Order: sequence, then C-alpha cells, then structure tokens
Amino acid sequence: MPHFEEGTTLDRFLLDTMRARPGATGQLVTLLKQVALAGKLVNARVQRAGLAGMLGAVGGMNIQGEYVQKLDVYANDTFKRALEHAGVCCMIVSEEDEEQMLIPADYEAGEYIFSMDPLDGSSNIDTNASIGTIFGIHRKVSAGRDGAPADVLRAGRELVCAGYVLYGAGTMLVLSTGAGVHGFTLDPSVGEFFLSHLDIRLQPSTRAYSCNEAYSAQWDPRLQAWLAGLKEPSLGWSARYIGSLVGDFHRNLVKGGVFLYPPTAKARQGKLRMLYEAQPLAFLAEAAGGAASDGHMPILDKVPTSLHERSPLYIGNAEAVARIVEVLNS
Ligand code: AHM
Ligand code: MG
Repeated sequence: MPHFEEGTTLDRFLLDTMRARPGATGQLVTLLKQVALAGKLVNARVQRAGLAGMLGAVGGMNIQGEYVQKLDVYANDTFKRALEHAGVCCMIVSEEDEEQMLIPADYEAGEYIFSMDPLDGSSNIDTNASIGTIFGIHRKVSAGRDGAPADVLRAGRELVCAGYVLYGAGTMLVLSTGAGVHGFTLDPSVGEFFLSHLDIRLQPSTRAYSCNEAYSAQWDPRLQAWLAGLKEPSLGWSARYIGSLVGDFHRNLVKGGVFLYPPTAKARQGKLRMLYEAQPLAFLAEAAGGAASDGHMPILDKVPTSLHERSPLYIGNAEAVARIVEVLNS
C-alpha cells in the first residue's frame, strides 16, 4: 500500500490505493466518492435536524414550501440517487426497502452491489447522539446486466469493501478494503474528508462492554453469568452504550471494547441485520485485528439466506469475543 500521511484527502487516498489493485477499473473509486458525497448531503440534514420544528415538521412543509422528509427516508433516497446513475452498481439493497433496487434502464449498470443501513440508530435522531450509514460492497458474480440476491447472499469474507459514515460530534467516513481500517474526518469548512485515523487497530484488552443490559434477564444464562462476573471491581470493566450500533462500534474500534446484541425473548435471532450491520462491521473488526461472532461461528463465515436476515452479534476485541464464544459453548 502507498505511504499516506494524516491530512491526505479521501480522493487522493482512494485513487492511490485503488489504482494499485490488480484489474482495477476505477468503478470502486467512483462508488466510494459517491458514498462520500451522499454522506456529506445526509450530514448536512443531520446537522439541521434539531431545527426541524422551526424549518417545518417532518412530514409537513417547511417555510420554503418544501416537503420535509424523515431523515431515514432522506438518507435512503440520497444514497440511492448518488449511486444509481454513476455506472458502478448493478443493484442496491437497503434495510429500508423490502426488495432490492435494480439500476434503471436509462443508466449504465456497473459491477458492484451496494448494501446499506442508510440511517442506523435512527431512534437517536431526536437526541443529537451519533447515528450513521453502514455499508457493504460486493462484486457481482451472477450473469447478466442486473445484480441478483445471490450476489449478496454470500459469506461476509467475500465483501470487497465495507464502512460507515458516522454523523456524530464530528463526521467521519471509516472504511476498509480488507487491508487495514482507515478513518477520514469531514472538515466542514471545506467540505472534504481528510485522513485522520490511519490503520486503526482494535485494542486487544480494553475492558469496556456495550449492550442493552435491560434485556440481560432474557439472555442465555451463561452469558448472564459472564456479565455478572465482569462487575468484580478489581477487573476494571466499564459499560458504554449509546443504542446506535454505529456509534457504539466506532467508540470500541477507537478505544477498545466489545459490543453485544444477543438473542432476546422478543428477538430470537437478535435484532441486527446480517447484510447491513453485522457483516460490514465484522469486516472492519477483523481488518482492525478484532473479531465478530454470532456466538458460535465468525460472522464473516455465515451465509445469509435472505436479504433482511438477522443475527446475534458479538463484536470488538478479539479476546473478549473469544471469551463470549467459549462461554456460550461451555
Ligand atoms: P435501526 O437500524 O432501526 O436504527 O436499529 C438498530 C439499532 C442499532 O443501532 C442499535 O445497536 C440497536 O438498534 C439498539 O437497540 P435497542 O434499543 O434494542 O438496544
Ligand atoms: Mg441499524
């Protein structure tokens, strides 16, 4: 990989790294540039979300007479619009849409499939806490112009790229093509993402856990016992939970920690989706030296059988994930 310094623009980083890839057509660079553009557009709306009451209630008209969309609908539309005409995707799948979207006939189709949770953590929009767009990118394997579900119903290890845009106190684009995880921070004064976190490594032994502990009585009793054991003060564990997977994952990626969303009585397969949440973040976790499991096998080895399939998720420090798997299989 070429040598980069902090402050490198996202565009230069993409051009220099992707050009070096064997057989590169340039489509992935274009795709990621469009992701950055959509991320900036969504970010602009997220920044004004608190003003929705003044500028017009969601679902109503603002003072310019424009229809004010819900932010998650806006994010879904914005990413799709940024990608459909760029000649880089042959299918887009979204947590917000029941069915996959194919590229309209008047645009050229490309070789990639983009899967996304357009606005993860959407219950946090009103609280000004971190939310984000999570995405995974597959290369098409099926024949013909259009993508097909079989192109994404594959093991997460076959992802070409995964990442997220985090709309938080600052706005970041974090991505990996398998070789390291890199973070770019948006400088709002110039509207560019700059490399700020080169080769992020998941700290192996940091003691922080992120989960909705209110559900713990519904968990597997072995997991409950593990959690109770962490509370021994001499072990030095802390709890950190925002309730936005993307925000919790990012915190743990940068500072160390483990996130868990086990099955509950209401959600027998957990709540999180394989294609839009578990697989992309597992791809990043492993590329940063961490791990992700469903409690029995690595997330990246699981093959989903439907677009919206859910999975239990244990993700973060390799050591902590391994311990959870051990506990669940004891
Ligand atoms: P969303 O994609 O509809 O926002 O739902 C997923 C979110 C995750 O970001 C988060 O980890 C989880 O739901 C929180 O769920 P809970 O409120 O059950 O703790
Ligand atoms: Mg989500």
